Amino acid sequence: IRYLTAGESHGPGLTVIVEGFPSNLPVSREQIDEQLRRRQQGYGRGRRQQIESDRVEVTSGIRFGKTLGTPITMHITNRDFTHWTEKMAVWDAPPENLKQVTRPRPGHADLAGAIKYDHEDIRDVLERASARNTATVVAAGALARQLLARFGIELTAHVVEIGGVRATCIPSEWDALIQAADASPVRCADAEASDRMVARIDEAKAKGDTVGGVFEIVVRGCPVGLGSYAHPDRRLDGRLAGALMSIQAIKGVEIGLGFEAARRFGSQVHDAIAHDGSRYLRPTNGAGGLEGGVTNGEPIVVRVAMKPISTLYTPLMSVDMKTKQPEPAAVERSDYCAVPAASVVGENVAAWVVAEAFVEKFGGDSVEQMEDHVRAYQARVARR
Ligand code: EPS
Repeated sequence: IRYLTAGESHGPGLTVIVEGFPSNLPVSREQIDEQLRRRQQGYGRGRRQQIESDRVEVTSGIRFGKTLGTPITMHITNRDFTHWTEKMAVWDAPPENLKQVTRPRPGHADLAGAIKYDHEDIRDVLERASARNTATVVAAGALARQLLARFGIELTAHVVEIGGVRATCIPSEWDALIQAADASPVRCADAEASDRMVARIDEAKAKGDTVGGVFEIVVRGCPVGLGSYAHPDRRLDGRLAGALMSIQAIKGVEIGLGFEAARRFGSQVHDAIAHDGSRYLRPTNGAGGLEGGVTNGEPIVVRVAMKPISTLYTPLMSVDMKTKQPEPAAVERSDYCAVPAASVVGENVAAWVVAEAFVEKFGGDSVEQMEDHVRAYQARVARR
C-alpha cells in the first residue's frame, strides 16, 4: 500500500490518495474524522485550530461504505482559505499589497527551502513544510488502523515528557492508559505530571517561547513475523523509525529500551523466552516488540522526541534575505506546543507502517482473501 499527499497550509485544501487497500473493507468516515479531531486537540496550540474543523471528503475508492480495491481519494478543506484567497490565489496575480516573508525562522525549512527552490517569498516554502500537512497523513493512517482493527491490532499514544517535565506514574493496563491520556489536556497519562506540563507550556507562552517533548506509541495484537531481517529496507524497526522521523519537528525515535539499552549489560536488556504450553511468552519487553526487525508478538513500543516549534513570538536573530541585514526572524501565527497533536500523528503514522507490513505478509486483493491467509498462518504458528 502507498499514499501520496498534496496541499498547502493556507491553500484551498489538502488531499491524500491511498492505493493498494484490499476490497470489501467496511470503512467508517466517523472514525477517520475522529482521528482528525484528536489531531487538532492539545493544550498549547494556536488560534488556527479554532478556525479549522477537519473532516474528510472521499471522492473515490469507496462505495456503500466499503473499499473497492481502487485508489481512495480523501480531501480536507482548509476553512482558513477564505481569509487567504488573494495571498494564496492559485491563478490570479499577487495582490499589490502582498507582504513577502523574507526573514527565515531558525529551525524551520525556510532558509534552506528558499535557496533550494529559488523562492523569493519564504511563504512558498513554509506553506508546504507546515505541520498542517500532517492532517493528510493522519487520514491515511486512520484508514490503515481500520484495516488493522479487523485483525485485532490496536494502537495508542501518550505523552511522556514536555519541556523537561516527565511522566513517572503511567498505568500499565491498556484501557486505563487510554482513559488517562484522553482525560489530560496534553495527552499525558500521569495526572500530576500533566498539570506540570500545562504549567510549562504557560511558562513558554508567557515568554514568547515554545517547548517540545516525547511521546510513546504502543501497538498491541501484532502477529509474530511482520517485517523481515532478510534485507535492511524490510526491517520494521527501521521503517517505523524512518516514517516517524519524517513527521515535522521529530528529532529522535527509540524502540523498546532504546538509548537506555546502550547503558546496560545484555542480561538486563534482553527478554527471556518462555512457553506456556500454547504460545511463547516474554516476561519483559525491552525489545519493544521487535527483534531482528521482525515483530515477536509482544506490543511494539516506540518513543518519539519532538523539538520545540521553531516559530518564536520572541524571535531569534536572522537575516533579511533581500537586504542581507541582521533582523529578527519572521513571526507567523503558530502553536506553543504541539506534542499532544504530534502523538496522534505518530500513532496514525505507525498504523500506516504496520498495515503496510501486514498487507505485505498476508496480502490479498480482498479483505476475505487476507483473512484466509491470516487464518492459515495462525494455524502454522500454533504448531511451532
Ligand atoms: C504551523 C503553523 C500554524 C499551526 C499549523 C502548523 O498554522 P497557522 O500559521 O495557520 O496558525 O496551527 O498547524 C495546523 C494548521 C494544523 O492543522 O495542524 C506551521 O507553521 O507548521
